[in-house]
This record gives sequence, C-alpha cells and structure tokens, in this order.
Amino acid sequence: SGRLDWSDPFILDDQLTTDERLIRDSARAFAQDRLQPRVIEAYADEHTDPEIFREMGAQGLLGVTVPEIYGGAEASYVAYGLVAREVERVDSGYRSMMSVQSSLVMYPIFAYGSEDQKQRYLPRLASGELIGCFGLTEPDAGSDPGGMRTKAERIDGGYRLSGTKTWISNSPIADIFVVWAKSTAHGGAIRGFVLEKGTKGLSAPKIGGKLSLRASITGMINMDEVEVGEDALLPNIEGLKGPFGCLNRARYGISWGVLGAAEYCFHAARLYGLDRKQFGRPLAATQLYQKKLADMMTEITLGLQASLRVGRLMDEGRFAPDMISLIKRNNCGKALDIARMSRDMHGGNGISEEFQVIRHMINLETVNTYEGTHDVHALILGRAITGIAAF
Ligand code: TGC
Ligand code: FAD
Repeated sequence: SGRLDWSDPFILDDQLTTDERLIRDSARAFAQDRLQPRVIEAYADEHTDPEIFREMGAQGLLGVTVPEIYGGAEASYVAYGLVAREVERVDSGYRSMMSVQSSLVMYPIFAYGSEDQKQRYLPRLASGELIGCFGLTEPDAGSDPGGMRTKAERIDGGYRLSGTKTWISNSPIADIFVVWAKSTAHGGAIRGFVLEKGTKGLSAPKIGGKLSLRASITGMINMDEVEVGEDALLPNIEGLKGPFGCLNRARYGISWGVLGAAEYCFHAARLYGLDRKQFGRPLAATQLYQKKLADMMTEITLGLQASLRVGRLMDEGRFAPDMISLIKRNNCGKALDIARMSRDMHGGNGISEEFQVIRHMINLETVNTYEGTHDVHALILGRAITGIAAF
C-alpha cells in the first residue's frame, strides 16, 4: 500500500517502457524550455514561427511512429501520445502543428505512398525542413467529407486538380500539401495527392481573425487547375478510408494532448487555490474548491488510462476506430470542462493571458470541433451501439 500522488494517481509512469519515459521527458524538456517562453506572445500576435518545425524535428518529435529508415523515431503509439500531451501542456496550437505533420502528412505518405514518395518526402518532413498540411475539409463539406467537390481529372501524364479546401492547419506555410479529391480517372473514387508549393494554380491564403488556436496558422488551399504528374498520386489507397486512416492516428494523439492542456489547468488551479486567500483562508481550504480539484484529477486520470489502453491496442494492431472516437470525444469534452472550471477558479486573474488558462480554454473549443466534432463522434459511437447511422 502507498500514498496517492495527486499528479499521477494511477502511477501511469510505471506502465511506460524506458524508451517511452525517455521520449516523454525529452518532449517535456523541449516544450517547457523552447515553446513555453514564446507562447504568450505568439498567441497574442497570432504568430506562427516556422522554425518550430525545425526545432521539433531536431528533438525527434516529428513522425514518432515512422520507421528510422525514413527519419522517424520508430517508437510506439503510446510514445506519440506522450509527446502530444507534453506539447499541448503548453498550447493546443503547437500540438496541432506537430500532429498534422506526423499523423496527417507523414503517416499517409508512409502508409499509402510509393517508395519514391517516401524517400523524397519523409526524411525532410521528419527533420522539419519541409512543412506539411492535410486538406480534407471544404467550405461545403466539413463533418461530411464524402460531400467534397474537389476533383482530379486525368490529363496526359498525370492529373489536373480543381477545388477549395478550408480550415487547413499549416497551409499558408506548407511546402507539401496532402489533398483528397474525387478522381474521375478512378471512377469518382476519393484519392490522395501530394502537391508541392509553387505548382501553378496552387495557393494557400491565411484565414485571419481566429480567436482560438492563434499560435497555429490556418488557411485555405485553392486549386485552380493544378497540373501534377502521375507521381503525385498516393498509389496504395482509395476511398474515404484513406483520410480516415490518418485521422485515426491524429485523433488518438489529440486524446492525449488535450489531457496535457487539462493537466496544466488543473495544476494551475491547485497552486492558485493554495496561494490565494479570501475570507481569511486559502481558497483551497473550501469544500467547493476541493470538489472541483477532485473532479479535475478524476477525469484526467481516467482519460489518461483510457488513452494508454487504446495506444497499447494500436501498438498491438488490435484497435477499432470507434475506440478512438470514444477517447477523442470524451477527453476533449472533459478537458474543455476542466479548462473552463480552472478559468473560473482563478477569478478575475483567470481572464489574463499571464495565467494562461483562458488560452487553453479557448483553444480547446477548436480541438473539440476539429478532427470530428464532439457530436459527430457521439454519432459514430451511436452507430456502433445500434448498427444505425444517424448522421
Ligand atoms: P462511412 O460510410 O462511415 O465510411 C466510408 C469508408 O471509410 C471507412 N471508415 C474508416 N476507415 C478507417 N478508419 C475510420 N475511422 C473510418 N471511418 C470510416 C469505412 O469503412 C468505409 O470504407 P469502405 O471501404 O466501406 O468504403 O463514411 P460516412 O461518409 O458515412 O462518414 C461519416 C463520419 C461522420 C464517420 C465521417 O464522415 C467523419 O468522421 N466526419 C468527421 C470529419 C472529420 O473528422 N474531419 C477532420 C478533418 S482534418 C482535421 O480536422 C485536422 S485538424 C488537425 C490539427 O490541426 O491538429
Ligand atoms: P459542420 O460539419 O458544419 O458542423 C456544424 C455543427 O453541426 C457541429 O456542431 C456539428 O457537430 C453539427 N453536425 C454536423 N453534422 C451533424 C449531424 N449529422 N447531426 C447532428 N449534428 C451535426 N480540416 C482539414 O481537413 N485539415 C486541417 O488541417 C484542419 N485544421 C483545422 C484547424 C482549425 C483551427 C479548425 C477550426 C478546423 C480545422 N479543420 C481542418 C476543419 C475541421 O475538421 C472541421 O471544422 C470539422 O470537421 C467540422 O466541420 P465544419 O466546420 O464544416 O462544421
């Protein structure tokens, strides 16, 4: 028997391998030393420093699960989740930059690409020399990506792509664009293409005026008759399961990431309550304050244990995508509740950038929406329970 450690109640640490602990510690040091000092200003100025990709790459945080021969760390999905948690402890936007590069750009090139595409892109994506983005969502196709309008047509020696993607993380600073289109050359099936910056007809304007996720740049992808060679097609996947296979990995990472943000908010509320006195005693000495802290600790602990379990199943090749919907939805919703609660527990200081909890809270609104909204994941689970699609 022992004592409960409030910061790690179920001793998650014991359930990790030595390698996973090393990667976690290295990600934590990087996030605290390199990201934390610049995030308040970056968020206020809506500034994304592309250099962060190079720094993450040098630290081995891009493509954590990708084999070493392609520049990755060849580590477990649990290790990838731990990295997401450490980066998002600082800011959801920085985690977003990392997850798009790793799960939505490197993963599809690794899993669906030709050997030539893997060698051409993966090592430079892993080092952060190249920045990638993933274009699935369109102005009229968000929760229902099957309704996309972007088209690829056969031309001599390749394809011509036309259409618009919107709300695309990293796109204005991206070198590589993984985009999904209905290909008339393949009977209208959804196919993936890797486009390169500078190709005629391709542009990626920034979406301004974002009041959430301000440290991560977001934009559109406009494709005005973009002509590419046969070698731009991802040859080994067809249909919506292509983008969904990537989303499974990114959503899983998010399930860990949001708990990093939640842990930040929980720890901040605890410290604040111990320090701040009202009515002649610390706020933390009141029953209401303690109840809120207990709720935070409980949800974070259960959520981490759930993500760990799904990560292990992924590493064993035994996961079902619906498991990921369960943890993405639950952990995002719980993290958002925790951030809101922490904001409230900080009183007036809670709205100041200095205390950082309102930034996490506002970021988590985005995270609750992207990669499948909270309600869409409920419907995916509802379908699994009843066998009836209610979308
Ligand atoms: P449905 O009929 O269910 O499936 C079509 C085909 O896809 C297969 N499939 C999956 N395969 C692997 N993993 C999954 N999770 C899969 N889900 C479905 C399915 O087996 C089927 O294959 P086949 O061979 O039979 O054709 O498709 P539907 O059109 O009814 O889909 C409904 C729904 C709601 C599940 C889906 O459209 C959905 O998940 N919508 C949410 C959209 C979304 O998540 N968009 C994310 C955009 S990317 C993003 O937000 C990045 S932000 C990242 C950051 O900055 O961090
Ligand atoms: P909609 O689908 O229009 O949904 C609006 C509301 O309706 C939601 O509450 C939703 O839950 C609800 N709803 C929808 N359908 C149903 C239904 N059948 N039943 C009940 N309720 C329903 N996309 C990319 O492809 N790549 C990216 O890198 C990327 N990055 C993003 C970054 C940011 C900052 C943001 C905000 C978004 C990003 N997205 C990206 C897009 C994101 O995935 C979509 O916003 C998300 O999938 C929701 O789509 P939508 O915005 O069109 O909302």
